[in-house]
Amino acid sequence: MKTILTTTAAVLALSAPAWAASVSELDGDGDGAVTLDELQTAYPESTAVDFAEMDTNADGVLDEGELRAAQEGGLLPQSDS
Ligand SMILES: [Ca+2]
Ligand SMILES: [Ca+2]
Repeated sequence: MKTILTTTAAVLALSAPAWAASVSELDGDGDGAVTLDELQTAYPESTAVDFAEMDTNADGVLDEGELRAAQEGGLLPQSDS
């Protein structure tokens, strides 16, 4: 039982790392989505080309899943703050 709980905790930690950027963290105007401007506020080095690559469904904004995928794919620098 103890082993199972430990494994579950490890999996949860891996799926939600503390450094992960989230929509709530980057969403300056609170509309629930992250625009290029909002992304660049947190990551000034990100370009429109980077943004387009991250915006996999091409709706012009980043959602939680797209942010996660961008970080896992190395498109978004991992926050160190
Ligand atoms: Ca927003
Ligand atoms: Ca999108």
